[in-house]
Amino acid sequence: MKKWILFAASLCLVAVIAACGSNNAKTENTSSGVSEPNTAAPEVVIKAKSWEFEEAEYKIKAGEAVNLTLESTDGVHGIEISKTDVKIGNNKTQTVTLEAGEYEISCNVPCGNGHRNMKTKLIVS
Ligand SMILES: [Cu+2]
Repeated sequence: MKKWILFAASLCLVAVIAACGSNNAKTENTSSGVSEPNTAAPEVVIKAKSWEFEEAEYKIKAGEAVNLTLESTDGVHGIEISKTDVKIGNNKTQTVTLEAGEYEISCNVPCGNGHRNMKTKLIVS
Protein backbone atom coordinates (compact mmCIF):
# COMPACT_ATOMS: atom_id res chain seq x y z
CA MET A 1 0.00 0.00 0.00
CA LYS A 2 2.76 2.43 1.00
CA LYS A 3 4.42 1.81 -2.31
CA TRP A 4 1.39 3.11 -4.17
CA ILE A 5 1.30 6.31 -2.16
CA LEU A 6 4.95 6.94 -2.97
CA PHE A 7 4.28 6.08 -6.57
CA ALA A 8 1.29 8.44 -6.78
CA ALA A 9 3.29 11.18 -5.09
CA SER A 10 6.12 10.81 -7.55
CA LEU A 11 3.65 10.92 -10.45
CA CYS A 12 2.28 14.21 -9.10
CA LEU A 13 5.80 15.54 -8.86
CA VAL A 14 6.51 14.55 -12.43
CA ALA A 15 3.30 16.28 -13.52
CA VAL A 16 4.32 19.46 -11.71
CA ILE A 17 7.79 19.37 -13.19
CA ALA A 18 6.38 18.70 -16.65
CA ALA A 19 3.95 21.62 -16.30
CA CYS A 20 6.70 24.00 -15.19
CA GLY A 21 9.07 22.90 -17.89
CA SER A 22 6.59 22.92 -20.74
CA ASN A 23 8.52 25.62 -22.57
CA ASN A 24 11.53 23.43 -22.66
CA ALA A 25 11.17 20.76 -25.32
CA LYS A 26 13.83 18.57 -23.72
CA THR A 27 11.86 17.95 -20.55
CA GLU A 28 8.76 16.54 -22.17
CA ASN A 29 9.86 12.94 -21.95
CA THR A 30 10.40 13.01 -18.21
CA SER A 31 6.96 11.49 -17.68
CA SER A 32 7.27 7.77 -17.22
CA GLY A 33 4.18 6.78 -19.18
CA VAL A 34 3.11 4.49 -16.36
CA SER A 35 -0.09 5.54 -14.63
CA GLU A 36 -2.21 4.19 -11.84
CA PRO A 37 -4.32 1.12 -12.64
CA ASN A 38 -7.57 2.18 -14.24
CA THR A 39 -9.94 -0.66 -14.93
CA ALA A 40 -12.35 1.66 -16.77
CA ALA A 41 -9.75 2.43 -19.42
CA PRO A 42 -9.98 0.66 -22.78
CA GLU A 43 -7.77 -2.37 -23.19
CA VAL A 44 -5.36 -3.10 -25.98
CA VAL A 45 -4.03 -6.64 -26.13
CA ILE A 46 -0.60 -7.18 -27.60
CA LYS A 47 -0.18 -10.80 -28.55
CA ALA A 48 3.30 -12.24 -28.60
CA LYS A 49 4.76 -15.53 -29.64
CA SER A 50 8.22 -16.77 -30.45
CA TRP A 51 9.42 -14.60 -32.06
CA GLU A 52 7.05 -11.94 -33.16
CA PHE A 53 4.15 -9.74 -32.17
CA GLU A 54 0.78 -10.31 -33.77
CA GLU A 55 0.53 -6.83 -35.32
CA ALA A 56 3.15 -4.78 -37.13
CA GLU A 57 1.86 -1.75 -35.27
CA TYR A 58 -0.53 -0.87 -32.47
CA LYS A 59 -2.43 2.40 -32.12
CA ILE A 60 -3.63 4.12 -28.99
CA LYS A 61 -4.88 7.59 -28.14
CA ALA A 62 -2.54 10.27 -26.84
CA GLY A 63 -3.03 11.54 -23.30
CA GLU A 64 -5.61 8.92 -22.38
CA ALA A 65 -5.21 5.99 -20.05
CA VAL A 66 -5.06 2.64 -21.82
CA ASN A 67 -4.69 -0.80 -20.33
CA LEU A 68 -1.97 -2.53 -22.27
CA THR A 69 -2.00 -6.28 -21.88
CA LEU A 70 0.77 -8.56 -23.02
CA GLU A 71 -0.57 -11.96 -23.92
CA SER A 72 1.95 -14.60 -24.83
CA THR A 73 0.50 -17.42 -26.87
CA ASP A 74 3.84 -19.19 -27.27
CA GLY A 75 6.87 -18.83 -25.04
CA VAL A 76 7.51 -16.34 -22.27
CA HIS A 77 7.91 -12.73 -23.21
CA GLY A 78 7.84 -9.27 -21.74
CA ILE A 79 7.70 -5.85 -23.30
CA GLU A 80 9.17 -2.46 -22.78
CA ILE A 81 8.25 0.73 -24.59
CA SER A 82 10.96 3.04 -25.86
CA LYS A 83 11.22 6.56 -24.39
CA THR A 84 9.14 5.49 -21.35
CA ASP A 85 9.56 3.48 -18.16
CA VAL A 86 6.76 1.13 -19.22
CA LYS A 87 7.56 -2.54 -18.75
CA ILE A 88 4.91 -5.24 -18.90
CA GLY A 89 5.51 -8.80 -17.80
CA ASN A 90 4.26 -11.98 -19.37
CA ASN A 91 0.45 -12.05 -19.41
CA LYS A 92 0.27 -8.87 -17.32
CA THR A 93 -1.61 -5.60 -17.76
CA GLN A 94 -0.30 -2.11 -17.20
CA THR A 95 -2.21 1.16 -17.42
CA VAL A 96 -0.27 3.68 -19.46
CA THR A 97 -0.81 7.25 -20.59
CA LEU A 98 1.48 8.38 -23.36
CA GLU A 99 2.16 11.53 -25.28
CA ALA A 100 1.66 11.58 -29.04
CA GLY A 101 4.49 10.01 -30.95
CA GLU A 102 5.91 6.83 -32.29
CA TYR A 103 7.32 4.34 -29.84
CA GLU A 104 9.01 1.02 -30.22
CA ILE A 105 7.76 -2.00 -28.33
CA SER A 106 10.37 -4.65 -27.84
CA CYS A 107 10.63 -7.91 -25.98
CA ASN A 108 12.69 -7.62 -22.80
CA VAL A 109 12.86 -11.28 -21.89
CA PRO A 110 15.69 -13.21 -23.55
CA CYS A 111 13.43 -15.71 -25.26
CA GLY A 112 15.58 -17.46 -27.82
CA ASN A 113 16.83 -17.21 -31.38
CA GLY A 114 14.55 -14.51 -32.67
CA HIS A 115 14.50 -12.40 -29.53
CA ARG A 116 16.49 -9.50 -30.92
CA ASN A 117 14.03 -9.04 -33.77
CA MET A 118 10.98 -9.12 -31.56
CA LYS A 119 9.80 -5.58 -32.04
CA THR A 120 6.66 -3.77 -33.07
CA LYS A 121 5.52 -0.20 -33.29
CA LEU A 122 3.23 1.79 -31.04
CA ILE A 123 1.59 4.80 -32.64
CA VAL A 124 0.14 7.28 -30.15
CA SER A 125 -1.99 10.03 -31.63
CU1 LIG B 1 12.42 -11.95 -26.26
